[in-house]
Amino acid sequence: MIGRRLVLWTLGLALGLSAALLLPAGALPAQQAQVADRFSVMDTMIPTRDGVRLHTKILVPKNQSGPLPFVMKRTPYGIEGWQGNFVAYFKDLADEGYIFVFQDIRGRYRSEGTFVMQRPARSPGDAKAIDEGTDTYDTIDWLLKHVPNHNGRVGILGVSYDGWTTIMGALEPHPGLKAISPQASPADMWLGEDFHHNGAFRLSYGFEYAARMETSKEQTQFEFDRYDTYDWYLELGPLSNVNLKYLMGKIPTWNDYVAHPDYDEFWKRQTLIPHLKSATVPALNVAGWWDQEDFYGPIRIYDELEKHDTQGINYLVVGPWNHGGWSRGTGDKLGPISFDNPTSQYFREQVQAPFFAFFLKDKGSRNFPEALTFEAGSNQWRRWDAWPPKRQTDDRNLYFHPDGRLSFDAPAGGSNAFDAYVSDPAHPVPYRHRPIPATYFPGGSGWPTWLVEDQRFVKHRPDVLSYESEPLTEDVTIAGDVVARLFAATTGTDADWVVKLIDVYPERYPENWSLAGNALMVSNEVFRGRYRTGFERPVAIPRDSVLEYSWSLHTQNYTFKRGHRIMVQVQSTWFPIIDRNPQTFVPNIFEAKETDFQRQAHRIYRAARFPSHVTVPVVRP
Ligand code: PG9
Repeated sequence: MIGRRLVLWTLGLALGLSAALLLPAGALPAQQAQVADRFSVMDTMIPTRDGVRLHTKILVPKNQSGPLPFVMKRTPYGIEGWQGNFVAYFKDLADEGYIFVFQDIRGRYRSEGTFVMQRPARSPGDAKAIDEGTDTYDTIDWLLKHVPNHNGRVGILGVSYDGWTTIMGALEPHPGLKAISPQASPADMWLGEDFHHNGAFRLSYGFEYAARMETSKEQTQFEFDRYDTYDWYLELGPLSNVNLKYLMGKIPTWNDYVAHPDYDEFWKRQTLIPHLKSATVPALNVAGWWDQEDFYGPIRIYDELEKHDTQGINYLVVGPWNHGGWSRGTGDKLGPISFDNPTSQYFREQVQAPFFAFFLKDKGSRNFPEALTFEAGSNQWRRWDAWPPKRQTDDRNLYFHPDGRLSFDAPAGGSNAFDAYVSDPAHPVPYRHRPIPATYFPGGSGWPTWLVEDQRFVKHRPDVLSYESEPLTEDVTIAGDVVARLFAATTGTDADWVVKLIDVYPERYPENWSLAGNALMVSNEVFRGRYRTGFERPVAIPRDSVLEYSWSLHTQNYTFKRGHRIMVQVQSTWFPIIDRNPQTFVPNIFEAKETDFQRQAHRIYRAARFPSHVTVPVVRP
């Protein structure tokens, strides 16, 4: 029974998924009470064009003296804990003065209607259809007609799902919508976000999130029978057991994963990219270099809007943050890594607040850089007039060599130069240090900082290849797109390839001995081999054939400091964030049988003819 296995997830009720788990206990109630005192709160149901009413809270500052713009957030995570937003995220906005609007989206919490996970944008011309865009439009229309003393302008912002509702609201914008900040918004759930990466299924996230969102109108956490979910997922066996043993076909999003393993019309309808055909609303796109959930989306949305940005109103900010890290705390650290700057506070005070003040209140100047990035390693903010800044960088290849060496020199070895490992689905490489608690385990699970965990923990596994450079004689700064290019063969007929670009700190590191020799992941991504000829149709890998696989490890701005080494790791399992590839080709991995999962030997070539490497955009001195 699903009901017995799931318990109501009350923490999330208060603040929404990301923010709730990271606030210091005890800090909240007093600050929240102070915030609550500053507003008169109206609780109302706003009607939309098809009669569905959306539960909304409108907060009018008690000290309002003249007309103010609106700032709105639309969320599936519940709005009762709206006060939490003002502890940090909206603090500077509140000091500036806006009428704030929080809304439960369709089908969630106290809103009417049916929730559809990332409801696709309606087809242009289908005037009767509804989507998050029309709900946003109708809400703005209602606000402008019913709330007194406003200046006619509306801004929207939010992180992740709330970032996605933000950008959806700008597809067919209401004329009153004058500024948006989509932050960590997913853009394509099959290519690069929470549910899949290049078609490889994000098992732990995809399973837990779907169960949490679709068991009831509120958030409900799947109750595992143990703390270390690595074992739970391994004992689960083939993915078909999820419905057989636990979800019983009752979770629509899980059923969609099973019915649509490939990049078919279902996923293409869900992606918003083709709908970004103009850039008419000023947009502040925000992403975090170590976002454990949605990094592909914000960059992709920025890129797409940029193609249409004739007015210069599309901006990008990327900082050293995890998912939503800019919305809380000071941002001077992430896990064990220090940035010597209060990056999140800077963003909220010096970027987010001035952006909305300019476009909603005509205050300040429009001196926003096209792209503002925080360069970790050298720990400084950098302003760029284009992203990626191709005119300032040279693409250079980091090649694999014998004895685990890595260098900018191409390999000279004969065609038989390779390194091999056996990848066994029965013993997958953990994606982070065990134990691996449930993704949103109340009280902390390590999930928000897993991307900055020390990668030495897998270095000596026989199924992980590590290639390391000599200590750098000078700083190497990269800015732009990192790409992996593997020449690989397998004894099986399917395989996953995971490549990680890593900064290895010096063994002598008196600045902070606890980081001596630390291996910090800078870029990473998985590629599911069956999709090497196209994402729409998987094809088996011919056994024992050297094939080329090339895929993006995403964009980065980072300085590998003098004295550090650069490392690249290659592996074929990353569990349970990525489901196990059976390594025997089957048409649909969600329907694979236990016997399809087979250990196989993989070869990674480092020959003159097959020069596996990672391309990095090196900033010219
Ligand atoms: N990463 C979460 C999510 C967004 C959209 C769809 C599914 C999951 C979130 O933090 O909201």
